[in-house]
Amino acid sequence: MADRIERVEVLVASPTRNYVTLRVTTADGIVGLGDATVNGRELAVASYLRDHVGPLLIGMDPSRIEDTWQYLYRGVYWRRGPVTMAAIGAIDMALWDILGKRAQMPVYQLLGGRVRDAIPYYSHAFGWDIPALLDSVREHQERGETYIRVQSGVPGLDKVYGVSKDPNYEPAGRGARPSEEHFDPGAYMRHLPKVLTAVRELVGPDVKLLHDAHHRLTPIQAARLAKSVEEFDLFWLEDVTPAEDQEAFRLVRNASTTPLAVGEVFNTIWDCQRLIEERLIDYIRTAIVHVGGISHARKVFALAEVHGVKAGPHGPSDVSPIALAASIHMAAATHNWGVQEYMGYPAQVHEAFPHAWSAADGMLQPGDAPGLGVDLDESILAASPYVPAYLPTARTLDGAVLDW
Ligand code: CS2
Ligand code: MG
Repeated sequence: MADRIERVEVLVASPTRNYVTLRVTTADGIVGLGDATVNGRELAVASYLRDHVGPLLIGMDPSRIEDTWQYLYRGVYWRRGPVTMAAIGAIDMALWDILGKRAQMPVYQLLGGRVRDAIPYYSHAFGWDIPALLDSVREHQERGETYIRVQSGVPGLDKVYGVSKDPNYEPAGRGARPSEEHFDPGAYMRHLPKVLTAVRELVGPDVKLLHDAHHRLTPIQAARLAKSVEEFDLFWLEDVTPAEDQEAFRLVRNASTTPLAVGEVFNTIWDCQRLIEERLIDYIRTAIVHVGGISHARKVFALAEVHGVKAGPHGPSDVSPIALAASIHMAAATHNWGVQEYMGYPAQVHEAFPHAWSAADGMLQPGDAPGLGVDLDESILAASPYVPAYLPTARTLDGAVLDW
């Protein structure tokens, strides 16, 4: 007889930062885990799962993964959006985890098996000024990393997102309200070529350099930036203008040959359909959790494959080690994978979510544990209750709100 879902639990905890974790237990005693974290909107996803979707799962056959996805997406009037899709994503991940544990196989085997021996990741180097950034780049190189994202401070600004003095920085600040910072696109655009000149001089031609503009520029500014950094041969320029204006990317595309990456804020294939089909980008960054789980991410990456676009999923500290595991398993089994972001986690996060995946010498491995290979240390989670925390809000120098 088919197994059935018996218990659905949502755990919200803050081991250094907030994570929403879904735990699905079957009548046969198999436990599947999913990540449902949406940075700064954690409790909304927790309620969506606890109050609306979790109860529907009770009694369902956990092996009907695709049908469950369709039921929760197509069968519901209100669809899409980060809260809905992260909730569906967590359920989907948990069901793949259960299937793997039942089959005694790691998820990457269920997805068709390995297409590569190891998964390259990129890490974050940052420094307030150029010498500090170069020190940070050297440290990453000493760890054997060859794909490095570089971010620096901007003269005249007192804070810049993605740049911190703490080596294990956390994008969201604890507190009841987001902090605010000012951004000057002109100063940033003038400074970036200087930063990249120094970094390229240090690392030589072989290191893959990446840079994230965090959606701060208008389309024409984005086009100009992409053109002005062409000579530094970036591996990619990320989020160069707000992601929902898909047509804006044509302007950037036509202006330069700098490879473009976007999509960590996308939640469905329809958010990036034009970008992919019209080849306006080179890398699609949808995180497995925020795009409705493995089942839907596979479709995004399959559409991308047909159009010469590669996967380069989001992997900051706010994607938990469970969703990162899902990404690593997919990377092992997906041919058109460019690179996986791996920002790393503070020690407490590794302890709260013991995992079979590993990162060393610039490469990730999924490990051979059945399912996704991630566990929970409930005592750590119980000792770390939810704390409100938000990403900062940015304003231009005249005080108007700037895009995220
Ligand atoms: C960044 C993140 O990792 C990235 O590329 O853009 O810091 C991102 O802003 C946060 O994860 C948002 O939650
Ligand atoms: Mg980013």
